[in-house]
Amino acid sequence: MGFQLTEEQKLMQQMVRNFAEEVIKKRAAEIDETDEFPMDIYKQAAELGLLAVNMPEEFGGSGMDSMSAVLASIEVARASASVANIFSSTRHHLFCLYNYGTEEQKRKYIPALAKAELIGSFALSEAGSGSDASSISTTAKLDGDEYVIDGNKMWITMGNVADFTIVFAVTDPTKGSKGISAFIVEKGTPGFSVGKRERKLGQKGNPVCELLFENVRVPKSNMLGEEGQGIKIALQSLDSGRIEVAALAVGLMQAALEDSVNYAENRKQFGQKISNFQMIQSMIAEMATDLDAATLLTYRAAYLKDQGKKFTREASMAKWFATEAAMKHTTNAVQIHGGYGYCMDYNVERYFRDAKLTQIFEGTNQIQQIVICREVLKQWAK
Ligand code: COS
Repeated sequence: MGFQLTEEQKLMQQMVRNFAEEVIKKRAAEIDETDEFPMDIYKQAAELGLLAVNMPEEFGGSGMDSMSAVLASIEVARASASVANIFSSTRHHLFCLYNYGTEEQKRKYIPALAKAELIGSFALSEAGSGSDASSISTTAKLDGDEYVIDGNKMWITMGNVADFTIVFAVTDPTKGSKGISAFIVEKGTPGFSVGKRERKLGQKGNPVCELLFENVRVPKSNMLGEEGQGIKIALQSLDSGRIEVAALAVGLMQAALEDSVNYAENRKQFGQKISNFQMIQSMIAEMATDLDAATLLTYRAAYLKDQGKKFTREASMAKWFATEAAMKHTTNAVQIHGGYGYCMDYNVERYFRDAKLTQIFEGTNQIQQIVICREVLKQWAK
């Protein structure tokens, strides 16, 4: 068993670290302030091969593994969790297309997503269907050679900047979760529109909005995967997305730790630097230990995925542990910074706001515990 990254992974990590330090970190506060999608950074990331890190080269990807995608996410999240989230959302769309797309769909969308010529979105959640993913009410009815899609989707990341969406809809209401299918719907298709953009606590610059479908007609060939395969596509790609959320949390924690150490070493109270105080030391020690534990859980999930092994349980463990730890330690980072930490001149209040979403999206942490327990029971039940 080795704990070393390969030379290729180390090079990728260094390259992303440079990009994150030189470009993203300098813009992070501005993106947070303006809440504008950073299109220029997105395009630069595409040029560096950061969007399709783990896609094969024949589809315009960098031909690397999921561990490399995790390393990239951690480095970007260290500078801006919202930008990291934008990049990993694209990898989520790539995952769906690569694993379930027809050859034609793959050739059309994957290279264009890799180059940022197209942007995608993933439309599963609805006002009445969040954790209970199988309970969606958007429908897709077959009419001749076309499906007619009706319904509204909510909290769709990048929905307003996307050129197409992967939408999940009920094709057979008698079959429950087996009656859900996925479709690709392009911007400009009559009846397909963008609704309200949400105003969020954090993760600014990463837009989230409603998508509306009213009598949207798409040819049968726009189905992604087979009829009835929708929930499997959604849940399998969410497994993969959860590893990336864990990586976001790890990056946030790294930033929180670095800033806290720097502040504690420089801030003086009672005639000495506050890093001399044991209550500060306790927070830093716990931060560093949880950071390592979260990193290892995240690496393990990515490793299993790269080995072609089942990683549902491990992805949920990494997501749950890393995001709880990120929330706790970004909160403590604000605490260590005291009054300064609560103000926007320091970055820690942004980490704290950005961390909250990681406990909620790609499946709440309560859902992760359900998934973990189900997998454990499957493994150990006699
Ligand atoms: N990968 C592939 N398929 C999976 C899967 C996974 N990780 N988990 C479940 N499935 C399959 C099941 O095998 C089942 O298919 P079969 O009936 O053919 O066996 C089908 O999907 C439905 O699974 P299940 O019956 O377990 O679904 P439930 O309705 O009980 O829900 C949970 C399971 C709660 C785990 C699921 O709904 C979930 O993850 N919810 C969170 C959704 C989410 O993350 N939303 C965020 C959206 S993006 S911000």
